[in-house]
Amino acid sequence: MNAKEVLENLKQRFPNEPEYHQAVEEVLGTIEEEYNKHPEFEKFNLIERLCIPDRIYTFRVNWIDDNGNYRTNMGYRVQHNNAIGPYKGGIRFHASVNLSILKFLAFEQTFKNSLTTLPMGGAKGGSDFSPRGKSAAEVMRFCQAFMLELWRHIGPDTDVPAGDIGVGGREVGYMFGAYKKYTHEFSGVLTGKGREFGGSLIRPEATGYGNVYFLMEMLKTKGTDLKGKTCLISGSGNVAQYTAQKVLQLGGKVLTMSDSDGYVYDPNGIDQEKLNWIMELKNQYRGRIREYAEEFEGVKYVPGEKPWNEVADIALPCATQNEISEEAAKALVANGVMAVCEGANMPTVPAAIKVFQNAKILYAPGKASNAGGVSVSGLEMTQNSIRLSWSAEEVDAKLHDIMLDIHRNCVKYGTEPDGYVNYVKGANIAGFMKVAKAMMAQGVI
Ligand code: NDP
Ligand code: 2IT
Repeated sequence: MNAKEVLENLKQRFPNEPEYHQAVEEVLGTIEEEYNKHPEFEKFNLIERLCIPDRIYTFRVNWIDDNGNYRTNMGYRVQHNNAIGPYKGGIRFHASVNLSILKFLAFEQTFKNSLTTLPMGGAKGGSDFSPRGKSAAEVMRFCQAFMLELWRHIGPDTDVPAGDIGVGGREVGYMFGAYKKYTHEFSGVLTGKGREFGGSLIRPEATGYGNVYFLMEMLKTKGTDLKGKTCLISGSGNVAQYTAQKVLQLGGKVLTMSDSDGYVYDPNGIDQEKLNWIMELKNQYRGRIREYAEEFEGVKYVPGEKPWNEVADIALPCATQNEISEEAAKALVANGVMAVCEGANMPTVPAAIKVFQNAKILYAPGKASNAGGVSVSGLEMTQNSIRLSWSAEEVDAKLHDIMLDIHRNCVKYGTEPDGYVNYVKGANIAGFMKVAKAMMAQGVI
């Protein structure tokens, strides 16, 4: 089957999975030229085999809430591809989680992990459990119940989960504790662990820092940097927080942050002190971004909206998928945005990507620009294997090198005849070729 036939076939076989179709379509739409140079791929039905996950575990999770009610959620792990290393990818806890979303994320993760230069396959898991409004004890009981099923399917050389939306250091710690109890084994089975029990320094910062390192490389191609540039950031979780921190360190100005209820616009800029306040609000008190506007002078809170109608030089979507619509993209371009660099996975809808590319602005897809998180997860796996831990400076330097390498690969495979770098094409071809070659070498299994 050729790429178009594979896509049509997937849509028919898995009809209710729009996010999965969207992610597959984006990749297949950019690799055709390269793929056609390798007739052996078609003979071995490589594209279809690469688009369909190796296996999916689906299970029921039962737990008891603080009022003694017996609650049921769904749990999943999508093991997409392990051609270049053990399955690797985060776990998401959010009410919206379903198989379509996890299949898109596991598919993306496969190419992202390939780009990192580290030996990691692609996976994603999660649950429709929403941590919002739950007590710490409820979250702990849920994590233990989730792991009671998942532990059979993962392991340090099999499948290594980590965090994602709704899963941070606290949840990884609870899941690690449960894994250890059920298996009687202390191993590097999860990444993003606490630093006292094998977690890598810089892992919490890695996705956000990496996102900004990538942005700096893009800006360099235009002979500029972040100094004095205004930035719109969406989200106020892990990726948004450390994206903001690195933007500030490199001289940029952060105008907005958001959560699922709305966004705040601070014309004076969210500086490091105010960002510390947001970190405490979100990470300790699990409050709402609206409270920022109540705390600081001159701040506007816009409920129910995303920040993309505001004027700025740079947009950094760091919340969730499909958060930049075609209209939002048009508004950003009309307001003179020069770069869009994705901290989140697939935050830009396909029509909006076209808007950015037609306007010839710098646009980086998440699988390239947010790969810093999983890269430092890979470095955590290495440190666990050799039973050593590296200094923050050492990990940060390695992260920086990896982001430069990903950028170089995007430029190598994505530069168009007129000199415009199509980062989507570059990332997809570079990510795809490595996995495809490994699969060819390993036979049809
Ligand atoms: P967090 O849970 O720490 O933060 C998520 C943020 O996004 C919160 O501000 C949340 O608001 C907001 N958000 C979540 N869902 C929605 C929604 N449906 N609509 C609007 N806002 C929403 O997650 P992360 O920061 O870890 O993840 C953010 C993005 O980055 C995701 O796309 C994730 O896949 C991606 N990513 C994460 C990596 C990591 O290492 N953590 C690595 C690479 C990518 P609220 O509090 O209201 O829910
Ligand atoms: O989307 C992602 O790359 C992540 N959530 C991080 C995965 C990981 O294994 O660190």
